[in-house]
Amino acid sequence: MRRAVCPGSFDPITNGHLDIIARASRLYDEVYVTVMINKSKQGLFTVEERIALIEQVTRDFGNVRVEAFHGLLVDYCKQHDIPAIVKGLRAVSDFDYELQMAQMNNGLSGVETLFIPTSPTYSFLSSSLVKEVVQWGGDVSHLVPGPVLTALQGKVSRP
Ligand code: COD
Repeated sequence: MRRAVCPGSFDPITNGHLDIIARASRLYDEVYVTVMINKSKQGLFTVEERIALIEQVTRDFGNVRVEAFHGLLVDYCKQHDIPAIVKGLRAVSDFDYELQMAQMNNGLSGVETLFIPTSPTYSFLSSSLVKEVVQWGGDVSHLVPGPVLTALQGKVSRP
């Protein structure tokens, strides 16, 4: 069984994340999409809400499991016998930090990191920008899956 993990904050999941997860799900038998819990960062969505949204939008892939984890990603990989981390790369600016994490994770446990180049359509897309645009009433319907759009609209404070 070839397994990989797509880790992230997913606050919330965007079409950019979804594109990488879809492509990973075609390469691996089983893909774990794991919401990494960062207790020092207050998210817009709770971890449970993020998981529910990811489950909803990845259900049709058939080989995606969604979980949350608090701790080192390499420990999560060890617990689930996962040899590969799959990350999307948006731009050169992502690369420096991603390379550091990949090398650290490999040094800690031997786990490999595979990078999938983002689709050019989503190279500018991040959860933070989506939240900012929504906050000011902008249209993000082409950037997030339908259930996420609905959830975002429900979170925005109305005047
Ligand atoms: N197109 C393609 N890929 C994208 C896009 C896009 N538009 N947006 C995001 N991605 C990909 C990136 O690969 C990114 O890494 C991943 O999706 C998740 O993105 P976010 O923004 O949801 O999550 P981040 O960047 O906040 O997540 C960072 C992690 C939680 C993955 C990282 O901090 C981590 O592994 N933490 C665990 C603790 C740990 O082990 N620390 C030691 C690391 S060496």
